[in-house]
Amino acid sequence: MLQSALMNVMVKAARRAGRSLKRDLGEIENLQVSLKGPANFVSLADKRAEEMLYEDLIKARPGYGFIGEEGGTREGADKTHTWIVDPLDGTTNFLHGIPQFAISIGLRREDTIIAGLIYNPANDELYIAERGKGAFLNDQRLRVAGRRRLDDCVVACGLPHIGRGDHDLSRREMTEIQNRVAGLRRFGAASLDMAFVAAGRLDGYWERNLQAWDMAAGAILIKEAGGVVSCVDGQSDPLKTGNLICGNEYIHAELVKILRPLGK
Ligand code: 2AM
Ligand code: CA
Repeated sequence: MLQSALMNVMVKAARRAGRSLKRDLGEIENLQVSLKGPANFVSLADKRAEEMLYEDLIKARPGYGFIGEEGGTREGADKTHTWIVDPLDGTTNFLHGIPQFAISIGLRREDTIIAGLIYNPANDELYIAERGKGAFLNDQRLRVAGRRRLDDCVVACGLPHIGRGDHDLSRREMTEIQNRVAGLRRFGAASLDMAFVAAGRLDGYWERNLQAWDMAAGAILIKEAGGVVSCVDGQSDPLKTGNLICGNEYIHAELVKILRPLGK
C-alpha cells in the first residue's frame, strides 16, 4: 500500500466528503428530496462535498491553489501546486441512485500531475497513485490489462447527452469501435472509467468534451499502472484539450488509429 503524508491527507479528505455523499445518496434513494427537486438537491450535495474537500486539503497544504468543478479556481500563494478536484463525478448516475460515481482529486506541480485519488463511497473502492510509487486499489497494486487484440477487449466510451457535443461524430466512433471489440460499455463517470483502465477491468476508454477535473487523478493512475493516456491525436495532453483516449500501449494505439481520422 502507498503510504505518505500527502496521500494520508488526500485519503482523509476523500473519506469525509465521501460520507457526506453517501448520506445524500440515501436521501435520493428514498426520493425524499427537497421541494426544489432532485437536481437541485444533487447540486447541493456536490457543493457541500467540494467545500469539505477544500477545507481539508487547504488546511493541510495552505497556499496550494484549488480548481474545483463547483467553486471555480481559487488561487493560492504557492503558484506551483494546484489541487484539481471533482467532488462528484458521475452526477447523472448519482441523481438516479446508480452507485457509479466518485470523488476525484489530482495534485498538479507545475505542469505535471504528481498524485491522484479516485474514491467511490458507494462501494468503498479507493484508487490512489503517486508519481513513481505505483497505483493501488485499496491495498492491491494495479496493472493495466495485457490484451493486444481489440477483438478480445472490453472498451468504454462516453456519450454526449442532449444539447452537448457532436452526436453524429459520437455515433460514427461507436459504430467503428463496436465492430471491432468484444464489448463496448458506457458507465457515465469518467474518473471511474479511467480507474477501471488502471485496474485492468477495461482495456481502453475514450471520451470527448471532458474537463481537467474529470481526468487529473485518472491520468496518473493509468500511467502508474503502466498504461498510456493521450488526446485523440495520440500525443497531446488531454487535460488541455478535453478529449481522451487511454489503455495499455497496444490498445491505446489501436484506438487512436481508428478514432483520430474520424474527428477530422
Ligand atoms: P460529471 O458527472 O461531473 O458532470 C459522462 O460522460 C462523464 O463526462 C462524467 O464523468 C461527467 O462528469 C463528464 N462530463 C464532463 N463535462 C461534461 C458535460 N459538459 N456534459 C456531460 N458530462 C460531462
Ligand atoms: Ca466530472
